[in-house]
Amino acid sequence: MTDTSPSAPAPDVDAVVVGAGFSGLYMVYRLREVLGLTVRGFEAGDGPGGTWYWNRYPGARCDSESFYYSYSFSDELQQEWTWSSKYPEQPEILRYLNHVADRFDLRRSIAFNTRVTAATFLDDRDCWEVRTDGGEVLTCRFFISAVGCLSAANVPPIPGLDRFEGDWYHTGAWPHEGVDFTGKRVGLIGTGSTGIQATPPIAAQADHLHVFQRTPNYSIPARNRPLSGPEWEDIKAHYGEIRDKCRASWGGFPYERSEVSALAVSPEEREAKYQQLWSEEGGFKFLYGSYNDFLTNEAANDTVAEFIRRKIHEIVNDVAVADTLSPRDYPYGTKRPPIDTDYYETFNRANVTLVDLRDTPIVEITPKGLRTSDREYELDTIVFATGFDAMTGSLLRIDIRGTDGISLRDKWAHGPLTYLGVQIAGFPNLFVITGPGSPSVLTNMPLAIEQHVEWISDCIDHLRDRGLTRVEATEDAEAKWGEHVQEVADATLFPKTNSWYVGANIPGKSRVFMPYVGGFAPYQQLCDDVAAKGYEGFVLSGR
Ligand code: NA7
Repeated sequence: MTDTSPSAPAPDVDAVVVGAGFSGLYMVYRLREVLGLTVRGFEAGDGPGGTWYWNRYPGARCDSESFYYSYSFSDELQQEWTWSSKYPEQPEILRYLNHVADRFDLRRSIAFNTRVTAATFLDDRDCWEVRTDGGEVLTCRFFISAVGCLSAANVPPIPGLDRFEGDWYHTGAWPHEGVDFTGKRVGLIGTGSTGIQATPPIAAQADHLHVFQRTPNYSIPARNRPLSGPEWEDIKAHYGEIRDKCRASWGGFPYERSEVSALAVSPEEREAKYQQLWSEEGGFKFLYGSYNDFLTNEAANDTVAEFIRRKIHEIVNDVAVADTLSPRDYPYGTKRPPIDTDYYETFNRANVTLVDLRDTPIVEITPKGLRTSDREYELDTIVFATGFDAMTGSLLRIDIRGTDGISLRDKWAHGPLTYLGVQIAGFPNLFVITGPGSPSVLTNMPLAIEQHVEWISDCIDHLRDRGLTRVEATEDAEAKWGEHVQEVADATLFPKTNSWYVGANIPGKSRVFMPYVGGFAPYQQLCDDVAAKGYEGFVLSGR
């Protein structure tokens, strides 16, 4: 891009992109190959993949179906890649992202093994000065966060961890060489999507597995299976329609969304529907493909929650264990809904014990294991499946300073504020891909990522066409968007539940419902309208 100012030196590059997962790779591609800009990417890992680079724990796999949990921006790419199954495992998704990096020659624009530590906006130059842990300092016109929503691992501050004589791991920072649990006494803390995926394979290998559960979850069977040649031919022939369906939907999934309330049908009809979805379909279709009011009407939600509790009791032999595994104090779907392969069945194994932390909370980690309020459990290995400082943690690890030196950590001390989830007032030329205040984690992520990447690159192109050097959300637009995000969330059952959507999993984090629950399709329309009105709510300028 040309710098129109006679005095200000041009920045070193047009854009810096932080992170090389789904979002960073596409952002680099888009800016470099479509807009022809100079781009530097930085990635802490030694290769691309983001989430799929770090989360290598046993059982890690995608919860969205492979044929739509993938990029749509290149028809050649989607025609040449064939996934093995409905829900591919982490190594296959990592192979895909490496393939994308190679196919589009993206590695040469990305510095791996490099963490961005700080970024400061230079007000008099309309650019960012970016620092890395390797000591590099460079300037860029646009600073783009592709750090992901679930990247800052949360190891809870349980006293005594430093004295533990065994091995411990967080699932989101898993050793590349893998972990052999053979003959080990393993303690797994956490029963979110990750703990639920990891429990069956760890139990199959370990001498004994203790699952430490604070909050039970409603898990739906994945019904994973290989996808056949003819199925793939059909998918590839209809990719256009599939992607269109995703874009026109609430959650970014190509499922027909029911317009019927769970309370508008007879109990027999409802039961038959749940049973069919449970035993034949599985996965997110259970939530998105049945009735339209699980997330807004408690009585409707009760019908499905009760069905799942019944299923847990049908699967788990020990009634007391089944009771402990059955959630009763929050509605189904208001925590991120997990899907599983043989999760509940695993509690029928003789080498698996469920520990209810609500009855007997963790007190400390000891040199030999873990102590709850009633006893000590001797363990060789502790697995923390304790989640992430979601949606804000990975961005706030970077010391980001906007106009007048304002720090993003200070600005977000009481919860994140954004305009459209993509920009922050006081932080010009900073874009956040799938930031808080956008549909992000409530949707099929690659779709949400593509929409943001394309919107951001269109915005940058718009500035370039007009010789402008600065775009900044107004405080007014940001405040109104924040109110809207809260208003739509308050019309649902989401905000009352303790979940990472509201930051409840991180001690001391402000409780704010972070994702935008208004739906992907309406959100996309809103973003397009903002752009069509000359980026309404933003100030565009040049120097
Ligand atoms: P989640 O969904 O945040 O789950 C973390 C689990 O760890 C959850 O069961 C927590 O219980 C539990 N946890 C967290 N801190 C503690 C402490 N201090 N003691 C005991 N138990 C604790 O993370 P996941 O990695 O499973 O999933 C993250 C996302 O990745 C997932 O939603 C998908 O989008 C992919 P809690 O429920 O807070 O009581």
